[in-house]
Amino acid sequence: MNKDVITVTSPLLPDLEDFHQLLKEIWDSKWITNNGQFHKQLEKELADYLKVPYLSLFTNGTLPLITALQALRITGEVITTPYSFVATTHSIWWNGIKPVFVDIDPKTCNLDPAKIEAAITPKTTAIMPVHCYGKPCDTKAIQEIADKYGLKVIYDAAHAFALEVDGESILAAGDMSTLSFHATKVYNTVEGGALIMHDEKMKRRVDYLKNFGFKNEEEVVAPGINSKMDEIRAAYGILALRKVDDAIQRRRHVAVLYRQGLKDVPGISFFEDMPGVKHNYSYFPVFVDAKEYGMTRDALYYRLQENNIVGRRYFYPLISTFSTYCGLESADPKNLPVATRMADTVICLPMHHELSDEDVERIISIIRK
Ligand code: T4K
Repeated sequence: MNKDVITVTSPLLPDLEDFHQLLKEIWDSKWITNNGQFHKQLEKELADYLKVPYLSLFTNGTLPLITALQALRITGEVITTPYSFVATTHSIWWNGIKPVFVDIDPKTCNLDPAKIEAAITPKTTAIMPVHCYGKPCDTKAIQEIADKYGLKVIYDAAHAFALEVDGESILAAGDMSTLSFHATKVYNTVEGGALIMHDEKMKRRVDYLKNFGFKNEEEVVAPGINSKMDEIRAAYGILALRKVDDAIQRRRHVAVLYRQGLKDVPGISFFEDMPGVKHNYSYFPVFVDAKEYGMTRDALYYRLQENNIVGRRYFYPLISTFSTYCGLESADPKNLPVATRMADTVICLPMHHELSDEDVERIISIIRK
């Protein structure tokens, strides 16, 4: 990768020497996957760090979504957001369930609770919201609707690592939550993810489901898949966890610099921190009002690239526009005006722990020009 290019993110890497030490232990033990010692250790350390009672590690952040739907035996229709990474809706589709798109709230880019009830049909069995960019959903309002109609709630919390609201982990909300530990996330295990549940029985069921449904050598209790994390990535994850607090602190500093530098730029808007929320600063989206700014979002996106700054237009295009989903009634852009507008105007600026103050100043100065 060209060192002069500033990328949208950069992985939080463990110290190489420490990693080498753990690799040596793995080599010596010859136990390289299937619920080994580092897998067990990382599950425990993550559960403690994230303040959740039960957590199951996965090979990525997509398989826990697919598995959560199976573990809760979800069928029929699931209400979800079109403003996310495509894996959210794919997980529903992979289970033979119909996704139903509902518009988002412009204040957060999350599913708008006020629009959920109108999308519920007799076939609806669950809601799958996303804490987009690490901004918490209105979990109280969503739970009230779920309780009223007897629906399950599975949060795609891929962006919500370490996110807390009023001192409580956001992962406590709903029936289950999923995390992604992809290289591009605040915390990574190269590829990886987790499913968070609230009781031991469900943890056991999920652990079966991610291991072919094996209960023991002779019994297969469910049509499970193979999505176990191996020892090498678990060891990497143990070391990366030690560095994540500092990385989030640095990201916070970058967010402060962006907000200071961009606050008076006409046509550029961004989110502020939310009261009572411990943010993780996983993304820094800005929204471009072409008329006020004097340039379209895409023009700014390419101008940044000409200057070696590679932002990303997460989440453009909307999931509902992709060929698999665009024929669904709920995918009609008229049903999704806010999501369409946000997707057409967003750029996620570079946001990671390695950005220097000078990097951020350079990005700001190009946007201000
Ligand atoms: N739900 C939500 C809401 C999600 O956002 C995601 C994933 C999922 C579910 C599914 O979780 P996983 O199954 O992926 O664990 C990335 C990620 O691949 C994806 O994990 C993520 N969301 C999505 C939002 O973004 P790309 O296509 O943007 O990645 P890429 O390869 O273009 O990388 C972006 C930049 O990151 C590069 O320009 C430089 C930097 N980078 C990337 C990699 C892979 C590095 O510096 N090193 C690296 O190894 O998708």
